[in-house]
Amino acid sequence: MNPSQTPAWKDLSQLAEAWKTRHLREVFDKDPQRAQRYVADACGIQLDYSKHRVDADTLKALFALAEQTGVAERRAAMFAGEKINNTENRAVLHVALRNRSNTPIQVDGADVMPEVNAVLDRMFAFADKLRCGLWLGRTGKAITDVVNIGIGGSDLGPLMVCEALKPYGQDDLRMHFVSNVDGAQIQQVLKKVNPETTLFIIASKTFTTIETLTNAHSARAWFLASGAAEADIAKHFVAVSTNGAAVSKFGISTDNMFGFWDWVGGRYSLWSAIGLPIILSLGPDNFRALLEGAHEMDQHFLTAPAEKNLPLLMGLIGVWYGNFLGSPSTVIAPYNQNLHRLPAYLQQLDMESNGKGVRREGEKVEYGTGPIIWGEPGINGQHAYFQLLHQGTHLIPLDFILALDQPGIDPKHHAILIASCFAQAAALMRGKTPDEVRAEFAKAGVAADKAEPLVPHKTFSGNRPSSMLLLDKLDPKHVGALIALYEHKVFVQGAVWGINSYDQWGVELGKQLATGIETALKGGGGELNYDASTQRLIALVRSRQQF
Ligand code: G6Q
Repeated sequence: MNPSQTPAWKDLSQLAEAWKTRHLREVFDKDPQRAQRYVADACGIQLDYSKHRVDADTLKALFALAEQTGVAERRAAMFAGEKINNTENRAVLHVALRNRSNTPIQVDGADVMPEVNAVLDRMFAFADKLRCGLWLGRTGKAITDVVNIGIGGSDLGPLMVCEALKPYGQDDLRMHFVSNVDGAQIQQVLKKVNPETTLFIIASKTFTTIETLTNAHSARAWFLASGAAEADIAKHFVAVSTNGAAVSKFGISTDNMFGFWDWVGGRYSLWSAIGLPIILSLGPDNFRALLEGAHEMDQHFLTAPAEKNLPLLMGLIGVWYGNFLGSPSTVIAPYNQNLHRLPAYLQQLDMESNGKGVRREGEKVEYGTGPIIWGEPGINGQHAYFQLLHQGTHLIPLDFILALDQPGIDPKHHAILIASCFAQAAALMRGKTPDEVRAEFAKAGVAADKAEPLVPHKTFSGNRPSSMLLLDKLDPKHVGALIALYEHKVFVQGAVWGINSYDQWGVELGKQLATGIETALKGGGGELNYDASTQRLIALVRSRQQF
């Protein structure tokens, strides 16, 4: 299905013309009910989308686009375990990992829920033992530090959630994450921890990823150099993987392995055994709450009517900007500091899923697909990149994300945080007219001849859209729901564009390329296989360094 051939696409192209001359400020002035109308709530999250360039006609056409591109059918196929990842012939079932109602979900005729529950139970038992000091290291001491070694989907999710929910963590169990193969990151962590009280989690779906295996081997060598024997590895190393053979080859017994399945995509895997660091840090009950929040969002996505369906609304509004209003980028601006890794996490989720240029059947797309996702905590962004959002030449919608409650909240700080967030969204939407700037100068007693040259510089065009996502609380349940919300937003967009959101051939390419160049750097030949620029770079490094 080519979405650009649908009647709704044509309608939206026409509607976009009208929005070229409309300003959100006037749209609000003309419609006193707008602020109440364009709000939807689910799972303790409120989406206020009133500051977007949409109205009843736009939404109607966007819902028609979802219908005409078969979003609901694809959604049903995903939840039913159909192999919607067609290029890898895999089901896409992160929803099964948090299926707290435990209804059967079949893949190849077998219910996956018993296996999902069995791995969860093993992880919970392991976590209970470790968290209460009964899992002992080789010298009989309890574990004080957990080091997760993984990259991409085997790192970003657990790291982001552990940070987001830090106040729920156990104080005497410190979490560390190592992903970069530069050697510095692992060394810095190893300097801080004691081999007698450290547990390493080697997290890799394939267990072939060079960065992860290199860091894992360094950790293993460091551990053995502390006087430990091979037999002690079982007390200090566990693996999370789908590849039992490679785990055994590395030297970790599969008794110490927590498995998952090919129907769990890396960037959708924090709900699986890849979430082990989260379970160790926050405990089984909090992990269950995280799963419950996500499951509630899954049910909401499946059952809520279009005009109240958060993932559908967010997905379609994104399509509207990307394909009709000329805006290929979205900023993620969380205001609570503990959500500081959310932009990086969502960058992977969205850009790896929908950064595709062909439809599921292989035809080239002739319309834009996945947005460019970027961001940083909004309050810091205000002192940095927000300048471009206010006065730059690009139209870039934002997702403001703010939790209205968080553990240990200090009302004095929190009021400033909330005020800043709301003020930015308002200023972006309203802007400031030249006359308002002049009035400000006049009020401050600045003479007109001094003021006038500055007027264009202090004018803000406004009409810059944003979503406001308010979480009732920054707790496991709401964070689970928030992540699932974005997963499904990405799903909706991929379904509209007719692409496969669940493969990642670009990531696979990077994995292949590095291996060949590494051989060339070590003098193993093959440098002539590369372009002239890369050959020069290889020669430069070889002239300076022996590997
Ligand atoms: C995720 C990606 C990618 C992957 C990493 C790590 O969807 O495919 O980020 O998670 O490349 O892969 P392994 O878990 O196999 O080491």
